Amino acid sequence: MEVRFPDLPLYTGWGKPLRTESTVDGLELIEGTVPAELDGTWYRAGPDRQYAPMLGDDIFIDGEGMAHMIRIRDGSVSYRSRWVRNARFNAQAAAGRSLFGKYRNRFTDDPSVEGISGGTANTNVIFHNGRLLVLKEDDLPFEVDPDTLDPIGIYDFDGKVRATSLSAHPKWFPDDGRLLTYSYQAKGDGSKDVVFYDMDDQGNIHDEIWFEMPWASICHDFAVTPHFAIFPFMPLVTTLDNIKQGSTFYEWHPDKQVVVALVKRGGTADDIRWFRGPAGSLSHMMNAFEDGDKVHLDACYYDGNCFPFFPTPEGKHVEGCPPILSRLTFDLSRNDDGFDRRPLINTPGEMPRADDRYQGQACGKGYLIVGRQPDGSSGIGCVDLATGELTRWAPGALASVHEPQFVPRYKGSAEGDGWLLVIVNRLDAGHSELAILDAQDITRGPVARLHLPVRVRSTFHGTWVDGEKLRANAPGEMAEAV
Ligand code: V55
Ligand code: FE
Repeated sequence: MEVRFPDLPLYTGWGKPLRTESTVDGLELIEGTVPAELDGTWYRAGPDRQYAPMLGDDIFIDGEGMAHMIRIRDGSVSYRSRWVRNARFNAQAAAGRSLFGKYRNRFTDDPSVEGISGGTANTNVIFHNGRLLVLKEDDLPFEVDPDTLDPIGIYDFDGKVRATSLSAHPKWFPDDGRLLTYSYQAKGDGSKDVVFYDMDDQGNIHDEIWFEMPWASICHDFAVTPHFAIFPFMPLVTTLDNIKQGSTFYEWHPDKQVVVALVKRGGTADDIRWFRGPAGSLSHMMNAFEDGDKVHLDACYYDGNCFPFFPTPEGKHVEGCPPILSRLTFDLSRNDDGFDRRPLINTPGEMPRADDRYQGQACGKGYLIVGRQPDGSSGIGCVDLATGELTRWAPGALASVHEPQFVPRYKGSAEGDGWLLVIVNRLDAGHSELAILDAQDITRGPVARLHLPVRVRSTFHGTWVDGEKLRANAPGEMAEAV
């Protein structure tokens, strides 16, 4: 069967489907020195394209999942990437072509895949209870081998998770084994159900709180603090009747608001505090923290539709708008349902991260991608969250960066004392690099730069897993291992 990708920007240049699995031992050092104390594996997930889209075109976030791992120990670095061989991948591999239609719209799929999940496993990777899980928000996690990335299978937490999918943005705590996660549209496409789970690494569920969002929204990311789980809902709506008619999975409803639920951990649906603001979008969260009666959420806020490729129900495409890292403040002592919002920086930026050990607590610094140019170039920003000062590092002309990953310098190092790992794309040269920056001063440029002999086409999110923890890899034994 002929394989030919469309002559559209999404499938050409840097975006040209790579479709290659790589194994590279001993990445070549371009400059600097790999810090001797770095010991662990950085796992990431991103979209590639197994075959040309069934309907002629598709949206970027619908590419089949490629899992990536960069393992660092004793100054040497290896790279491996593998397709995530889940049900969708295997069905299409057998057919030699794409069988799934529009993003998440199963009514547009080839009849031969009825009942087979269209999950692409392309968004994030976490390590929980000795298992490496690749995530996509419309499906359950897909477990792969942490050393080879070979497929193991769908993981439903031994049947304990009853939701039909789990978010790709759980909060994962490096030191206590706790996993806080959720599902939205948790009883199937177009359902208003949300469930929040708090589980430990022994497989026990501490919280399972079901509630309804105001409509069948997207809820791509959430945030947690010691007492709350914070869920943003927005005017991107799934309407079952419309997707049955072949509509996009979400439609933009500018008449609707941003609605934020503060779910009390250990509480019930009746304890939820609801807050509302004008139509806009919240995508990725940097962090959240409590301060007396106030809960602060630092997140990328869009003054309109964050996904302009999802039109209104009338088919009207609204214009895109820049993501601005903003602080949303929810005052629990106020008796109205409004919230405050102010920009933390004025430069647009996305893919925000912080020191994962400080999730839910006030922290000094955050990191994100900034300065995206029309030619695709971008760099890394470090935000001083107290002053709003933005420091930057960019890899130069015709080079772009993936989401940064903070790694502590050593166990117990102070917040922000560590490294930033960054995959750099050399857009003109057709390959990538790994840059290692000192997180305390990114303006000095990488302490080490290593050559990746392939294009790491795109990755969305990932996780650093400490080497000692990985080597003690046995499900159910994590508590003893750490
Ligand atoms: C997002 C990303 C997705 C997705 C839905 O960034 C929302 C938001 C990577 O895939 O399926
Ligand atoms: Fe995301």
